[in-house]
Amino acid sequence: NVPWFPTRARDIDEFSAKTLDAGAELEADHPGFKDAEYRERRRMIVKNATTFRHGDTIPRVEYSAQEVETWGLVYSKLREYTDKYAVSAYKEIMPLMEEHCGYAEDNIPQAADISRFLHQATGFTLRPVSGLLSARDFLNALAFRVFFSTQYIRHHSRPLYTPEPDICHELMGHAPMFADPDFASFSHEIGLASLGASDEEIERLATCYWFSVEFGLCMEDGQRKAYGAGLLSSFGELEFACSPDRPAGGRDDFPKYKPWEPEVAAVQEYPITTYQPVYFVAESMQDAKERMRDYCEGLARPFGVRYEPYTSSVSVD
Ligand code: H2B
Ligand code: FE
Repeated sequence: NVPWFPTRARDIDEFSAKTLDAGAELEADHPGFKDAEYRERRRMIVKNATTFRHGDTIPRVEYSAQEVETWGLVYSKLREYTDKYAVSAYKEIMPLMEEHCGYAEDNIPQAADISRFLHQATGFTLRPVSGLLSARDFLNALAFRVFFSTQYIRHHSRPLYTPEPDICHELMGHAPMFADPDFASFSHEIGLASLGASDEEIERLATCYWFSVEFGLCMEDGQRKAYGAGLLSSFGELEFACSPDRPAGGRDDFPKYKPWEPEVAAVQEYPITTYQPVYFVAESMQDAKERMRDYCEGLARPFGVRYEPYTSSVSVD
């Protein structure tokens, strides 16, 4: 009774449209809920995702002046903060994203260009998605070095806030890190471990993902730097997590830092609507990757999976 899982990259086509919510339908508390024009725009953009098949080139979106303006506000703010608080890999990759992928304050980069760039760097590609997927489906895609990425942007009325992934989160937070070989392998490990895993194991792997790919910190020259996309795409939480000058106030305002140990992170509770009270700090990206691999090797699964890079498939034994 092993759950079905993809064994070839094109098997991802089977579940890429299985979104948890109605996809384009927004929750009532979303800043864009009452904006009919915004909702229509979202419906147009997510069409790309529902018709996309593995191997296709991701369709380009022609972003409006208003969308570019929202992006620009977020972009300039984040460039400033990530200069201070991002891991060095991120800071080294960002100029390459500007050179090769069109990252700029006055231009929203296209997923197709980023995907091509990442593929050359680490074999990762992006794939458009119309809404939230289950943790299992989302993690399974990582086993094929495929990262599901939205193409729409947050509502212009709240440029520094989004209740869900949007291009500011995906392209500023996630995409650059996938060009880093250690981070790419780290993500790939989680993906491979998720293939055919039990629901309990998916839950633990998703929690590891949360405390690393989303909110992970890493030591560099004695300071905590961010590599998690939830931090890299939120200047407020980035400063909260990484600032050496703690804010005034009670000690309760301070987050707690724990060493990156996947078996501990896997069962740590976390809030999703506030800054994190606990962060996990790796010694290095390579150390984070090795610990993740050790953890995944220890998971009980009645079969082994091996990734075949020439064919983007996994063999099962
Ligand atoms: N779906 C989409 N579309 N984007 C995500 O970032 C995402 C997801 N994250 N599904 C997943 C769930 C994450 O929260 C995990 C692995 O639980
Ligand atoms: Fe994310």
